[in-house]
Amino acid sequence: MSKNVNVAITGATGAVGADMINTLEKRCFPVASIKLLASARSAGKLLEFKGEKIAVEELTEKSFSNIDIALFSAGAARSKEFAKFAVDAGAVVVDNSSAFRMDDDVPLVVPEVNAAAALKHNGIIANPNCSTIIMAVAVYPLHKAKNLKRLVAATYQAASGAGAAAMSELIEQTRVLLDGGNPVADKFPHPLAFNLFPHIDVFMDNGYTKEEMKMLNEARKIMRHPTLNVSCTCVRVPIPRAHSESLNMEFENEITPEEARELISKAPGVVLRDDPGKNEYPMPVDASGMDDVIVGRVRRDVSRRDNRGLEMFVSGDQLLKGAALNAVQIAELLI
Ligand code: NAP
Ligand code: 3JN
Repeated sequence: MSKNVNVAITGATGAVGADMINTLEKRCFPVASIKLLASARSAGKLLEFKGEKIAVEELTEKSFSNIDIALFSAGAARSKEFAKFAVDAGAVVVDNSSAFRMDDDVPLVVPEVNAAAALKHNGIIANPNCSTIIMAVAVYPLHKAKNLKRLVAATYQAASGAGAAAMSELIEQTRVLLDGGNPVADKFPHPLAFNLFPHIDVFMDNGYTKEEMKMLNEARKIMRHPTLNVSCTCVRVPIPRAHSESLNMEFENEITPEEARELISKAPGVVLRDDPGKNEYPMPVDASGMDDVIVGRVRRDVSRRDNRGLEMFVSGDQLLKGAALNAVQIAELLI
């Protein structure tokens, strides 16, 4: 691929799309031209890239002529319908949705874990689910050294994980509650302000949600670990931005908290913040706007008799590392 790249962003007006535009600019991605695509509702809306106002265009089958890299973030239905037109036009698609993640011929990439997989694509590379990415960058350095066998996780997922309108809904519900009114839920199954619920995406026949099953299936594929056991409960919390996760891990080999901290402090994409005596641990307010995932509260699992279990807590910006930044990092691997 040439050095200066014609880029299209599908879903440019969304929460992830906005961060894709910012991330391309911030990382000085070699953009020759940029095309911003969204629904017909947004056609003509002006967005800014490098100080220049660019009009949003309606996504159509013909949107991708002359495009080298198409970043897709307009939901799985749009990816299923339109990615093929981008590929046929000669673009490489980096897709943020679940549409192709588990397809055998589509690499599922977190650059800190499996960058090489990105180069074996057939036109489409998938970006994993945001909770999975945040978990994978934190856990992979430990897995590489000590062989992870089982992971039990609980997530604390921000409102913006469900899109820009969902984040606005949380703010509005909070205002209504503080004014003594009754908040109304639209984007979520229940009001989220001053509340939380263990329900993200749809429920499956086994009682887990689809979001929880993504953590299992995608983690196995990214870490090339088909026997990894993962059980997860995904919870929506009244936080605007940045997902957090409580992770309980069982390893094949013994591991001490000191070894884990050492491995994490040397690993890419993660930063250790683990000084409970000074009230220092991962928090979503700190992770918001950060590229790295924050890891802390690393400790031995006291429920076990051996030294093969660890607990830790992570916070990561799901719109950046969980979506836009990871997608742009994948695009960087292509040029
Ligand atoms: P969002 O804020 O709701 O934005 C959705 C985007 O999709 C908007 O640009 C919207 O355009 C566009 N869109 C919707 N229907 C369309 C259509 N028929 N044709 C063309 N464009 C259409 O959602 P988001 O948070 O950015 O997330 C987008 C996708 O990214 C999700 O569906 C998910 O697959 C993935 N993702 C999200 C996150 C996250 O933390 N939010 C993390 C990982 C992955 P209009 O403004 O014109 O409606
Ligand atoms: O809700 C969250 O915190 C993350 C949401 C991710 C999401 C939302 C709608 C559709 C996804 C995803 O990335 O898995 C999808 C999807 O593509 O299936």
